[in-house]
Amino acid sequence: MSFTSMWDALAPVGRQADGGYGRFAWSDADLTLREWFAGEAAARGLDLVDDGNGNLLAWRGDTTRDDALLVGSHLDSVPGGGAFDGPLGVVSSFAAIDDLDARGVELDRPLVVGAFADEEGARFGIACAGSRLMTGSLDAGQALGLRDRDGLTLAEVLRARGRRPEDVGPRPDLLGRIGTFVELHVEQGRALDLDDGAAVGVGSAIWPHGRYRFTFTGRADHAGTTPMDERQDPMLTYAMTVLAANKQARLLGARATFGRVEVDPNGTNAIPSQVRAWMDARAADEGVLEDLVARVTSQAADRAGRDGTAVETTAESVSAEVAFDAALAAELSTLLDDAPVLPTGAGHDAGVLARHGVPTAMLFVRNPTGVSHSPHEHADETDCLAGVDALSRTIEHLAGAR
Ligand code: HGY
Ligand code: MN
Ligand code: MN
Repeated sequence: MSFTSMWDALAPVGRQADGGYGRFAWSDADLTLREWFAGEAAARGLDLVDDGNGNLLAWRGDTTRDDALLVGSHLDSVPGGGAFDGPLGVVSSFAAIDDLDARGVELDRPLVVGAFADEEGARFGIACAGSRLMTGSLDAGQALGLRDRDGLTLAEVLRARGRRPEDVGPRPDLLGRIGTFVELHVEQGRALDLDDGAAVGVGSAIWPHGRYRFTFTGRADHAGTTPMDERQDPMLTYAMTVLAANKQARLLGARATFGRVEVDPNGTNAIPSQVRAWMDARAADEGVLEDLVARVTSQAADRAGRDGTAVETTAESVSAEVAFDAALAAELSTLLDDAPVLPTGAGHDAGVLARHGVPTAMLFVRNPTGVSHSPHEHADETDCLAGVDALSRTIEHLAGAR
């Protein structure tokens, strides 16, 4: 199967009417993607391992060695996400194997294609849940108790899919066999497009970022009979908090987004009793991120005091700053014709493995609009094929027989 035929086979899976994707962990679409992955692995004679957390590892070579080269990414999406975020890295990995085989390249290290589970955390709220469970940086008990928007726990969802929650947890035995991880991913920004001519870039770092749940509690009342100065309206406190987050992020050169909100009772003619909202906050360094979150949290509390409401803030998912292996990044930049080396504000499984001590690199494929987490996310086919070529050359460089 060529890159294009694999890409076309995946395109309809989990696609919604607006062209965006709803490929959430353990959904029907996710199961179809897993079957697709297993088929592509089998077609290349790769030994498929499911690590119990849902991470899929397709192995070529001696599975007992400790220096395997892992490539791949994730297959799940955010709500209404694009086609490329995640799947581009997985499809490109299989296509790179085809390219190596076509060129008759022999490898002297095991090669593994990985698809990490639930990278977006769209259903249960924690980013990179699969890779964090595998490395032990997410506690299995905590994860199994997480609830989706229907109130189902991860444990219940796994059982319903015929899986064993008791299999969820760290897998040092598998991680100990990985010597290097290279994740290819569509760029989620425009640096390459502005770099006139670079179809592929190399990752240097991932910004620290986090997801913070704000719970605003007020007093439900009638929209028509309650005077404005007698209200305890959590929607007002929420709205002022969104404005504060936007202002503080701009002042700090950071990023803050409220993209998800739930309102009880969510009635047109009722002052809400409670509003729950999630802030995604990111910054170039930890200190600025902490300052941003502290400022927004404090201003939300001040506003609540004035509105007669209450606010509670909970950090749901925090990802520390990641600096990729600088020597590896420089080596790959040189190998790939002096490819630009650039940071990203997006989180990745590569960040989780890097923090776990696995020498890790990222390859970014040009995204001409920079748009991501949107149906309009796009990368030109020529750039996608350039990414496959870059990954194939990277694998040959790192694992090719001497
Ligand atoms: O949210 C992120 O940065 C990534 O897409 N999971
Ligand atoms: Mn994403
Ligand atoms: Mn991604």
